[in-house]
Amino acid sequence: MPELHSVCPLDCPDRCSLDVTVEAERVVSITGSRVNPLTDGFICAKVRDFPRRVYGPDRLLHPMRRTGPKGSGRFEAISWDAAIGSIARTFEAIRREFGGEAILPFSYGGSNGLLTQGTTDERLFRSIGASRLARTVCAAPTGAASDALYGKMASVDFPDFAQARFIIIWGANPKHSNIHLMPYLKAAREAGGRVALIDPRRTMSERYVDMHLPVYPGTDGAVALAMIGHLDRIGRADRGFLERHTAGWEKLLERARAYPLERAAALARVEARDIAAIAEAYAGAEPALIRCGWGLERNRNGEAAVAAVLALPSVAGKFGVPGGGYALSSSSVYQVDDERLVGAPEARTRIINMNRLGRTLLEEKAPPVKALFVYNCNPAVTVPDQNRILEGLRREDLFTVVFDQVITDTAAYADVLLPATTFLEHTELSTSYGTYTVMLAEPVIPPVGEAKSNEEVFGLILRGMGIDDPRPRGEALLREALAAIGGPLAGAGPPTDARAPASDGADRLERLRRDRILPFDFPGSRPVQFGTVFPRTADRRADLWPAALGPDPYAVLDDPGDADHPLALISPATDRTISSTLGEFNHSEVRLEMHPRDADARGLRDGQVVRVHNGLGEVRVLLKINPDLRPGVVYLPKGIWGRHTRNGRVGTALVPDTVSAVSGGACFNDARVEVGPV
Ligand SMILES: Nc1nc2c(c(=O)[nH]1)N[C@H]1C(S)=C(S)[C@@H](COP(=O)(O)OP(=O)(O)OC[C@H]3O[C@@H](n4cnc5c(=O)[nH]c(N)nc54)[C@H](O)[C@@H]3O)O[C@H]1N2
Ligand SMILES: Nc1nc2c(c(=O)[nH]1)N[C@H]1C(S)=C(S)[C@@H](COP(=O)(O)OP(=O)(O)OC[C@H]3O[C@@H](n4cnc5c(=O)[nH]c(N)nc54)[C@H](O)[C@@H]3O)O[C@H]1N2
Ligand code: SF4
Ligand SMILES: [Mo]
Repeated sequence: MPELHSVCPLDCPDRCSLDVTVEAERVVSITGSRVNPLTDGFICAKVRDFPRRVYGPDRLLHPMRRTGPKGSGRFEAISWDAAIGSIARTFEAIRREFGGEAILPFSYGGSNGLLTQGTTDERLFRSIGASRLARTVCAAPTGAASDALYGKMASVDFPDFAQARFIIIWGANPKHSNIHLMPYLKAAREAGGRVALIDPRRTMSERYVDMHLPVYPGTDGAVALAMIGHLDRIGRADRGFLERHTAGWEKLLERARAYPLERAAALARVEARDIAAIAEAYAGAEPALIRCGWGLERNRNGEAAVAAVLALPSVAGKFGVPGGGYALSSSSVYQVDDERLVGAPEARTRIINMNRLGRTLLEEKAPPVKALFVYNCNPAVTVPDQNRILEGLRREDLFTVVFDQVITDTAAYADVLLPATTFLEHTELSTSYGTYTVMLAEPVIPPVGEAKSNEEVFGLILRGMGIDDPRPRGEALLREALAAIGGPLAGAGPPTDARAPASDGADRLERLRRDRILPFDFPGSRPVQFGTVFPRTADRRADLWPAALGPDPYAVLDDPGDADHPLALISPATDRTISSTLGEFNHSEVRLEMHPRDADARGLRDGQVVRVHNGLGEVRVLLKINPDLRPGVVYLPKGIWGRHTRNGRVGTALVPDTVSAVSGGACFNDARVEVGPV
């Protein structure tokens, strides 16, 4: 049986290379390969099970048209011609009556590559003058803060964790969301390194973690400032590094003085001495590294919290050695020249923040949204304020197209459903947001049913609307996408900060088809922060008081809770789904997790059905008592579907559509709730 090469494009930092076994044009098994050395032959259970999505009962096989009320999920199959015709005609009519901005494209994390998103789709929506989407549901605050402080500097790569002697895992859960980091964490500990976890939950046992600071959600900014202030007071601030490589550090130190250990400890509901102990262990170890995750960004304070955490390695002088510095996202290093793929921006239409989808559908008047085109996304369960979104999706005068691989909770509200191919059936050029690889996945099986790729479908709609689009397609688009990568890919000339692709793509494509992976050269295959890579700013300095983050870049905002809703609800990633992807066969019912003390205070028992509620909605679920969660915090998994709870609502029904101060990021962990019996 042939073993074919593929690449996992799911929204995960690991970007695994895969071996796919195919028999009679059917996928039989998927395993990890060694093309990407980080994959090292193993992958998660989710993607090993991916054939259950490809051939499962929820797979969309044909274009369909709604036959029942919105949300009922009743559809009948139609032809591609009929589907494209109805979309083209409806878009045309809406454009004539309300203008192009009445059409809203809605997309996010379905496939992480350069072909399925931001190419032909972008051409279509620009051509018709649609509203533009601020794609802020994830990574907006972390991106804003890291760009502001360190100007798109490359992040520490996973293998260098093995060299660190002290590692802080801050608001990240690699055991579920970044499993290929785990071997390097283990190696660091086996070599005598220590690991601290800063997270409201104890997500890793003593086998992996030496110290745990169970901060209350949204208080990381105060904790990091307190650490900075403490290091300064005990003479562990590296003034040599700060003077040579940073600007604005005096103001930062002054700001940090406003957060003595006791003040931060009271806000974060932890012990002052535990904050001090982590700061001192960090300062005393060499190399020392911070893995900053995405858990701490998901609140109104997001940018300030991430900025304060990322300032720590500058203050403590931890840069300049392999295994020292910080790891966050690697995506800015690819320096993809989008204009090369879609042309220069044309009309500047309005921008809609995706985190306010519900309110936009219900309240926006100038013009109202009359057509919604959802692809690479499942907003009915993944975007804040689920009840407003569902109410908006029920609008009889809204024309909704959902283009997906399976019948998601969002798809149930579609007027027209379009079947999408999976990564096993189409071509994708994958980059990574965790590490440094470019890989190509070409189809290993033909499309299942009548499914089509994003590129094909947006091309069909362009044609259906009579729009002549001269941009490259197919193999030419693939070459163009490769050429658009401006980062330090090996064999593409000397590493350069200029956005000047040193290639027409053909040479890279040839090399990629031969080697299956394009390596980087920083120089060296992995970056050393302030050694081989620097902030991509004119003076190559870090800006520790960046104007881009507003007048007070480290502002600590008050907790959004009140006496009626005293519990913080968090809903981070789990090992069962990637966001909501694969939730269709994760049929097990979910549970709300709660600390025993909070359960006792409410007279609640393990296994009973509870109501989790606030002013936005309620979720009815089974209760699980879990002492690994800190008191005052309850937990529901991210990415669950309506079918996984008792009342068809998920965590996002309790999440406000307020957005973070600087970048408009989602505030999932600002949900404040009360829990009671049903
Ligand atoms: N298996 C799997 N892997 C995934 C995903 C998935 O759904 N499943 N999703 C992918 C995506 S889209 C992303 S963005 C990444 C996210 O990956 P992570 O960076 O791991 O982010 P989260 O899962 O949101 O949360 C991480 C941790 O932050 C904690 N946390 C919550 N609030 C706070 C806070 O205020 N402060 C601190 N210090 N900690 C807090 C949570 O308890 C959680 O353990 O993972 C990717 N990988
Ligand atoms: N409660 C709570 N919710 C959260 C979060 C949280 O912390 N708490 N975090 C959020 C985060 S980090 C993120 S990134 C978002 C992600 O939210 P979404 O972007 O909604 O991600 P998914 O749920 O994975 O949905 C992606 C959809 O794209 C489809 N798809 C995949 N490939 C293709 C393709 O090639 N073509 C087409 N047309 N469709 C495709 C998949 O089948 C899937 O249904 O969710 C957020 N939701
Ligand atoms: S989801 Fe992540 S760990 Fe699983 S196969 Fe894909 S890249 Fe690898
Ligand atoms: Mo995400």
